[in-house]
Amino acid sequence: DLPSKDAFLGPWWYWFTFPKVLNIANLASDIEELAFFLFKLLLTFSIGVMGARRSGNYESSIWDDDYVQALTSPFTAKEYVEQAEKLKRPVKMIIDETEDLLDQLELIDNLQRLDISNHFQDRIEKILDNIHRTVECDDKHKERDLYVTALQFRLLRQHGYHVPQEVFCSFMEEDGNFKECLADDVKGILSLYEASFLSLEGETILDLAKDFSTHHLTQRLDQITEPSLADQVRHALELPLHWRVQKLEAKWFIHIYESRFDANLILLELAKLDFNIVQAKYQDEIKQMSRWYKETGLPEKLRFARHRLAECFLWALGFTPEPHFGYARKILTKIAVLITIMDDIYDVYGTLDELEVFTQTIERWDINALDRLPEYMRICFLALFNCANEMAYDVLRDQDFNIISNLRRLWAELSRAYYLEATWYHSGYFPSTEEYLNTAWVSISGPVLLFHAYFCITNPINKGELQSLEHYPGIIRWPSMVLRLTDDLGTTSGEIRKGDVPKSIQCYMHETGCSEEDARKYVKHLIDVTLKKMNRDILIEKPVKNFRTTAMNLARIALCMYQYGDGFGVPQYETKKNLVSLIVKPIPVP
Ligand code: 0FV
Ligand code: MN
Ligand code: MN
Ligand code: MN
Ligand code: MN
Repeated sequence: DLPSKDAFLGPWWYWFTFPKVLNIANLASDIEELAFFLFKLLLTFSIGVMGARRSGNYESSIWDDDYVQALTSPFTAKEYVEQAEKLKRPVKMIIDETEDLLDQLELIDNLQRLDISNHFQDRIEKILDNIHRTVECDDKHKERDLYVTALQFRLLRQHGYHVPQEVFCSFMEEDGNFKECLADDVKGILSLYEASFLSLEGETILDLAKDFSTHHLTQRLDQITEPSLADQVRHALELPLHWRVQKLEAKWFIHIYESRFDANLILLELAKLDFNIVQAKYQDEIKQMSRWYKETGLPEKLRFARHRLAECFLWALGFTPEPHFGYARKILTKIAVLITIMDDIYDVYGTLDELEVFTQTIERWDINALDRLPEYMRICFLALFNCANEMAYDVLRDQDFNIISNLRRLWAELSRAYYLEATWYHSGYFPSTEEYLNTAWVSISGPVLLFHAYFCITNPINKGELQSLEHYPGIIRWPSMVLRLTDDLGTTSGEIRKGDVPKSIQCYMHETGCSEEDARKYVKHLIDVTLKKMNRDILIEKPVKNFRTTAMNLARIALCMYQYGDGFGVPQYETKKNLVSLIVKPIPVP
């Protein structure tokens, strides 16, 4: 039997049964039949369009709460802490007794790479200050070893001394190129390579130094007979020291340092102990965060989104690794988790109408509008609202300083940027690269992350300083831009597969008609330029004293997370290895 209008209430498959058409004897009723069928088809289609939701089809978390809660470390014990404390005295003596320039520089470099320099900051500053002053009165044309010159240049610039690039002139020919004979000095070239990443825009000698050293290190790599030096060169070529994540670098370097015949065993023991003691602290923090996340119920309720608690903790750890910044790590982990979910709501799951209401609710910071939101947005907004307000409460309690309006503004800006991108996606609009980047450095959540970090690590917050930051100077803008551009390089391929707003690579291709390969080259070039801007605006200009390293660190963890692709969305390779190395496995101590 054919479905009739009565079948509207009949079994569901009537919806999909074709009407018998064109029985000439009964034409009028057949047309009616056909019209009703088309009506049903249209209705089904529009319900489909309105109701269908995309899902990111993300892999589930590889760090379930049971696993995280079972992490333990023996290094919480008092005897280890006391032993580390005891070792600091002989190290102080070593520092005080080191007098030769080269020895001093190498000692500071080793302390930094072993990640124990924080315990001796005053002494290190004093030595570098001294070196800087003697350099100033030194004969400018004195012949120097490349290795020492470059090491000194790098350490001084890292600490904010504006040493001129011309210190390298004596290693150049009349024609302005570096002397080819230098290529045999691998240690010197490696030192030059690392130094060249402390360059500012327009420093052409340092650009040359980077090209020259990269070229020769790559060429010589196979001929280096000393295994630990070859390892170091390979490691440096992957990513220079200046842009590496401190804790990961420490774990790697402790191993390298140990294999050196001239390793100082006291430094080595302190480095290992210190790493393990701090790791125990991280473990405690990630356990708290994992429990918090589970208790929010978000992973259960919002199954369409990425749930990346451990990976968010890794962001936070790279961003603010200092042992005493535990509070910052916890807030930043929470914030990163919520940003991840919000990003998936805007990019993947929400309809444009819902996103509009969501954006308004966040802009107005309006808890009373909760019931206007669909359930999945309601729980997300309330989690965000509570988390932000909780932090504001802590600051108000500790400093009598109200940051609610600052937080509101940050989250409103982020949501507006998300929403604008969603409208681009839904209308198929391709912005120019410039227009895209104007929004994208905000939509990657750089400002939100940086300001939350700033509020967590600054006490007392200075009103003038805060106001200057709110104009988004380089210290906010450039790390955010690096975060955006590295994210685009790492995540675009996956985003094209899933469907997403065009990112820098597609925008640039659309704008110039170039190939994807060339667009990627261009984005890498933008990253290089932005890193130089960071050197200038953060290292040399020295704004906001205690926030500089943190701001630089955001770029560092971004470079690390996306070094081999999408280390955040697809976390089972490098990111897992890094987390295991930093959170799970201590360094064996005898
Ligand atoms: C980026 O994801 C990403 F990792 C986010 C938003 C999580 C939290 C971010 C940080 C802690 C930096 P995705 O590539 O989907 O972001 P876009 O902006 O490209 O959609
Ligand atoms: Mn310094
Ligand atoms: Mn996204
Ligand atoms: Mn997005
Ligand atoms: Mn992305």
